[in-house]
This record gives sequence, C-alpha cells and structure tokens, in this order.
Amino acid sequence: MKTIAILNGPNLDRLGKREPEIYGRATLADIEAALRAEFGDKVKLEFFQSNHEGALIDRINALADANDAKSAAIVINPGGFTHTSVALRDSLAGSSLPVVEVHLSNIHRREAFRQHSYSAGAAVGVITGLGVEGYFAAVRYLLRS
Ligand code: DHK
Repeated sequence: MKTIAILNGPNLDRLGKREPEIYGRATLADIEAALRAEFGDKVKLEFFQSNHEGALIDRINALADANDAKSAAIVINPGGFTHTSVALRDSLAGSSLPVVEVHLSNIHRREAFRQHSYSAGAAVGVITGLGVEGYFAAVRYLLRS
C-alpha cells in the first residue's frame, strides 16, 4: 500500500483557534480524522506537524530515504516556511517524491509577501484557497497518479 505523508508546518497546530476567518474552524485533528475516514482503506496516511524547520526537513529526508516515488508521496502545507525556506524547498526537491503543496487560504489574495512560494517549485502542483478540501484534492490526485 502506498504511503502519503501529510506534513503541516508552523502554527498549523493551532488551526481552528488561529484566525478562523482566514484558516477556518476545522482543527488539524478534524482534518486528520476526515482524511483517514475517506482514504484510510486505500493508502497509508502519515501525519506530522512541526513548528520547526529542521524537524520538517528531517521528516522529509527520512521519508525519501525509506521510499521511492512509486511507494510514497507528500502533501505539505509549509505554513510560513512557504515564503522563507530555501532549505525546505531543497529537501522536497531532493526527495524525488511527488509533492503537492496545499494552502487553506488563497495566498494570492493576501499580503504581497505571501505571494511567493519557495516550495512550489519542488511540487507537482499547488492548491491554494480551497480550505480543507485542498488536502482531499491533493490526496485524491496522488492516489490516481
Ligand atoms: C498557512 C500559513 O500558516 C501561512 O503562513 C501561509 C497558509 C498560508 C495557509 O493558507 O494554509 O501564508
């Protein structure tokens, strides 16, 4: 069975409480439960959230060392690291795994500093602004590809 790692970056541990008018009211636990209910019988889902850049990179690198592109894929919402982290981008690009980047909000409708993503260049595609549905669409795509 294929493994899809759902990685979430800084401050996404506070989903549901943090600026709900932007990020919605669903918590990360709600999202995990809904994804497991929908896809749990089709794919091995692994969830990981960290507020630390290095911890996310360690997780991506471990996933890459343990798998190839046929057996694993990544869905990542890098949070604020989207707009700052060359190191995270390098880790994703170097993993050789298919990556879909997800943002709950539409980063292109927001502040100018959010409109550039370092990590997007390492992704097959980016889903931005569809809220929780973005995670579902990403997993669905990776399952079919
Ligand atoms: C989440 C964050 O934490 C922000 O730093 C990004 C992204 C947008 C989101 O929309 O999910 O700029």
